[in-house]
Amino acid sequence: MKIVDAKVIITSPGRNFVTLKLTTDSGITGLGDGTLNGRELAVASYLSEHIAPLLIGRDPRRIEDIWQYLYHGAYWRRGPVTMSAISAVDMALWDIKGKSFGAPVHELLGGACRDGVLVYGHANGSDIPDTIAAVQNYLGMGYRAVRAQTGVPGLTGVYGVGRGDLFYEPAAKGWPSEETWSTEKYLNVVPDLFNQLRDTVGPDVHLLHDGHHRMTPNQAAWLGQRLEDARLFWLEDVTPAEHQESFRHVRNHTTTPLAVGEVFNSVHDCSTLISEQLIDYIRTPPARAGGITGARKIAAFAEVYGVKTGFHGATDLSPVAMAAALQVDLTIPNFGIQEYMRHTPETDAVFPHSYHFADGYLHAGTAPGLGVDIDETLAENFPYVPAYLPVNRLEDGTVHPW
Ligand code: KDG
Ligand code: MG
Repeated sequence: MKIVDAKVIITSPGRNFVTLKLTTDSGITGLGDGTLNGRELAVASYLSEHIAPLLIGRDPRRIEDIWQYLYHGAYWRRGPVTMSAISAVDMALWDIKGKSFGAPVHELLGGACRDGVLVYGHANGSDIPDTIAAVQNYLGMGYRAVRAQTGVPGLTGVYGVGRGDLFYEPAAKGWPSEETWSTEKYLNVVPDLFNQLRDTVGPDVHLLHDGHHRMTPNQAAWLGQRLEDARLFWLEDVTPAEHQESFRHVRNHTTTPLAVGEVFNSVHDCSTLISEQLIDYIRTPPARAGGITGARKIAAFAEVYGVKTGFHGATDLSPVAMAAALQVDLTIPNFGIQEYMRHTPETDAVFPHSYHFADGYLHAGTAPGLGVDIDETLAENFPYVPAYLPVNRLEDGTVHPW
């Protein structure tokens, strides 16, 4: 079998997605997601200018070999643009392999270790009562795990709040907007949110929260302690993710479980975090890690140290990425949870897929390959629209992690 075509499709059914479609001489096609929020065209160009010509004529069945060729062949290692591009290729290759055997990819990865993939949804509200109501809404839909983010008195435009109930999308059209941030004001409200939430929803619901890289290690340790009685499933991205050493301090001061890694793109970004057992969950998904192949390398490393996975699954990862994540989630022993932010109906129409939600779990379905397609005609109706994540400044104007 040989790859005869590699096409990059950019479409924006509500938000921008970069999809790689590989076609083989046998007629089998494969899809991969190369979306990198706010840098979509960089990955698209990396794929079409630097990777597509190298794929033509190659045997798509040699997945590990192609992964190594693209990773080492660039000489320039890692980085979100390179690794998102490699991710797209790797997913498309696994899709082709699955289809060529008439089997869903998880069957080729050793078969399912579980019956369904536990997911968490995103609840948010402008204040604590609104947020509690939003969590209850998710529970009404059957979710067993819910992330809660609340507005902060004195701040407008807080991360995770206020752009829709099911389809929250932080990137906005046009050049990046600026938001004002105060970690002190944020810390005034978050402990109250979770103490009230736990009292309202009872002991059995999994509650999660995302700090989005904004605290110092001391602030994070303080918050982790205040949240211990609310028994969170996890507290995510407490400090800037690239500072692996910060987690030693946080870890030593709180028993609240910690998650990090949505901005990582290789096992080297989290080797200290995992080998020193400084975190409980690693979030780096197939869409960032170099596809199914890369994500499985990280998951296997984490398994050795008792760290579980909790792959990023925000709406800026397309249904192709979600389908790839589910194939991995099903097959690794150290699966923890999967983030599941629902896509808009327009996105679901452009990317018809076999996975579906029931009773708090996602089910991958039995379609061969990844079980997701792209309607290229419909995709053409949604041309690329420049859109960016916001930039944060403290109240005195200093730039701060968003
Ligand atoms: O593009 C950035 C988003 O994916 C990110 O802000 C979402 O932090 C996020 C999460 O946990 O889903
Ligand atoms: Mg996050």
